Amino acid sequence: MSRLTASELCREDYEVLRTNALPQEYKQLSEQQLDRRIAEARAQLGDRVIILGHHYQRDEIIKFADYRGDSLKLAQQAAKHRDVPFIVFCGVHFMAEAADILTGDNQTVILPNLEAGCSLADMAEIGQVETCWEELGRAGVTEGLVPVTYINSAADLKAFVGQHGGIVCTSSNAPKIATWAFEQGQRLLFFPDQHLGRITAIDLGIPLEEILLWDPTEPYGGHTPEALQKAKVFLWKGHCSVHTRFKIEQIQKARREYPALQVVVHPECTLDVVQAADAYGSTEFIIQKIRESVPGSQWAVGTEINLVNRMADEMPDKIISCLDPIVCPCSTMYRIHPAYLCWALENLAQGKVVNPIKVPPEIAHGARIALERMLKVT
Ligand code: CIZ
Repeated sequence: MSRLTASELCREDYEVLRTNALPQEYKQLSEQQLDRRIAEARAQLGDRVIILGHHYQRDEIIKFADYRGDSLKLAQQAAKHRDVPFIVFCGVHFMAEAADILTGDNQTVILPNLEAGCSLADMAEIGQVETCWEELGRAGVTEGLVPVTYINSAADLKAFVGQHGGIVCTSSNAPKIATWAFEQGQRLLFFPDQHLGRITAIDLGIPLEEILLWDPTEPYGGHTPEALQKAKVFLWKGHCSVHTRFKIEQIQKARREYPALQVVVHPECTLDVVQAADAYGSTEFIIQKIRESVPGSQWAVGTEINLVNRMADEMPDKIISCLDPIVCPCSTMYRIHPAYLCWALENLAQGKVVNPIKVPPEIAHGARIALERMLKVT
């Protein structure tokens, strides 16, 4: 087995495979074969690797994670492990980018399948955000305007906010981050998830009339300069296709059928759903809320199905189900199939780096400012 050290990683001649063309051999392996081979490669790599697993990953992946968590927790773990040359990120692209930005140049972050992206993150592109900023400038509202990007965004958007006095937030820390933003200025531009932005603003006491939805396909986001001047919060027109499937009718039906039921949802759900729930918060919040509830509690949960099913398995003293009877998993998270993890780890054990995520230095610089501001405020 060839061993890669941190200093070897700085050389330009180590072999890199950047492809989604999973070799046929891996596609034919059974679940048991994959399990065994992942465990063997993991053991071979020892302390040269850590595996990070997002809560939305399937169980077959999560069982190999050294750390599991939401994007905030995983970003913190990546930033903490400065002595580990390889970080295998079982999550989606923007999370691996954040890990790369927060780790040293001699560390490599691997995303086993490059197609594991996030459709919400893709709803805001840097050119559109720059146009938005210019148009808001022309409308006279960029003075005191603080840009906040949800962590579900590409690195160049994080760099944009870093360079414009702004910050990154996650669903775990959004209220704290928005409070920080209002200490820096009087207005907030929040992208790309309108729903998290809206409930966060409302919780800070901002009335709905002062919250405007910015449509990037329309000039001036679809508003007159006068309307823009009256607004306090501009929300990007983006959404998560999994969380917006949850509907208020599902809550009403579940409550009719199970009067003792409590409903907890993620803040990427629409405002009516969030306000009709008993509680809302990030995945970490949801897990903690249910864990702390009394035995026998009944919960309907509005978030991704892998996490809901895992909580049901791990907390058998509670009755936990998904709010949406016809749930679909996050299809992009699902792209980290065990075959990809096995492929990435076995290659790494042989000195080949599959699908490293390297954010270009000029983007990483600004994005690091925004991410480190977040870690400091959190
Ligand atoms: O922050 C994250 O990891 C996401 C995308 C959701 C959550 O609440 O954990």
